[in-house]
Amino acid sequence: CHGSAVRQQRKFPHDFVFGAATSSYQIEGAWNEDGKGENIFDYENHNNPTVIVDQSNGDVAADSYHNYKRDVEMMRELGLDAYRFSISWARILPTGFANEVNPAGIAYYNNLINEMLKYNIAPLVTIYHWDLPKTLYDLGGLLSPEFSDWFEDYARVVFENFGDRVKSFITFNEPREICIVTLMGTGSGAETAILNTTAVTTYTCAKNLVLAHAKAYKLYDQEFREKQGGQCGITISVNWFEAATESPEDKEAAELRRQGEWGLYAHPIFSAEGGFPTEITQKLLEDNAKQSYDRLCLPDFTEEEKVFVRGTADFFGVNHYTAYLVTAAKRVTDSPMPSIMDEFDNVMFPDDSWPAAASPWLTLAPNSIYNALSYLRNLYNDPIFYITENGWSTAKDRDLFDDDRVQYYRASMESLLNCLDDGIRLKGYMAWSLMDNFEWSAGYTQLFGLYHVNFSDPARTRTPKKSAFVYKHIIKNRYVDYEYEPETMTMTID
Ligand code: PNW
Repeated sequence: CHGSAVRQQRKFPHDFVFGAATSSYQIEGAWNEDGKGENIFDYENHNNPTVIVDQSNGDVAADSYHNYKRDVEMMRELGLDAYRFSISWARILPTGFANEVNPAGIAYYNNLINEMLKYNIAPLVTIYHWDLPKTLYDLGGLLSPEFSDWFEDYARVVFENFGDRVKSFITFNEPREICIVTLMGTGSGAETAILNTTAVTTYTCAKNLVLAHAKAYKLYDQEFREKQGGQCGITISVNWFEAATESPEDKEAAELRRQGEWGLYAHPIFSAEGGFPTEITQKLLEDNAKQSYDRLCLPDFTEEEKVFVRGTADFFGVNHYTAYLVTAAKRVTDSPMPSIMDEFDNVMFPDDSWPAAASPWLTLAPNSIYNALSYLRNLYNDPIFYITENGWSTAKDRDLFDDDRVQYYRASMESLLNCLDDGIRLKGYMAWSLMDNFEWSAGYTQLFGLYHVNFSDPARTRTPKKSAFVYKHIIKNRYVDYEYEPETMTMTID
């Protein structure tokens, strides 16, 4: 009792932004309606459905294209200050290029934004959340040297059409996942196994992505900021990687892991010196030499490019889910090809005591938001942060009483408060996700929603889970009440 009384005194400031997040392919559906073009997931999930565990796809998903008013109603029920959603590139530019703007696509996002603004819910727009137009993929996607120009053109259409009302833009969601985990814009990997040239694509993609981000940022800065008055940043997935022991080998392994996981994208933008992290380029040089490449197998940034990219973010968006312990171990490979994996001479694993979610990669690691942000803050000179995603998955047939998700969100809140107590410039937090949705290769088997979505009901009825009531209570009262239990499971708008 005393413990909770003490905790209750720690309050979130009134201007702290509480929200929830989604992404276009995962919720919208209407994959071929009203002039939308095909994207890489439409293509891949139709032509190669076995990649998805339940062989599902996002053709209908939560059908937010037709249910956006209900979505905004849910935001009002929760009392959200903000909602983060993404724009489907092919919905507004069916050819991928800015030569043809689809008015129905623009209208959809206008309707959504206007509906939110009626109720004072601030839109946070992700410009690119993985759903690359298929046309651009066929031209090389993120590996094309033209990619940054295509992206800049697309970003201009977004700023021009929505920037009068949208004051926060995020260029990319999770460069690492785009370039390495799924290689969605580039070729190999589970989702789009067309090319497999991991070694070279990793760094080419990273560089092209960061250049595209910088071009869009500068466009906003030079042509839109003055009249629109908003902010533009990028979201990087930053999990926490802790050395498993105090040994110098484990510490070095953990640092390499951090730099390889997120430093590759954060360093060019947020560090004072710019370019790829030296830990990575050094290690690569050594590895490349062993692999009988006598030069750096990496498209490094020129001095000019370093200057161009450095400082191109008004905030650092962090998607944070979990943590791992890292221990040094030689990676066994007989591949003569250099690869990003060469940098990860380590093994990572969660601590046994951390509760596990339905997603195999996700555990509840204590205070990991604080651990990640305090590290980033010191490394990158105290940037402004938003947590742009954080959440917990449960398995598909689970009931509405998601106490494990409640436990996760409460733990996250404590970690956020630790950040604020420490003076970290953290301005907001977006829960992933507002509603159950298409979880990429896990299909509809691992669900992250505060609201349950009935995917067998044509109306895609949404029902609040217990966690929705708990999150609502936190937002309203600005502290975590561990005693709080919803009296009924009936939601109202306050
Ligand atoms: C995010 N990790 O991906 C994505 O932005 C969402 O689209 C996705 O649905 C959500 O998280 C849940 O998976 C992640 O390495 C990528 O821990 C990587 C990690 C976590 C989430």
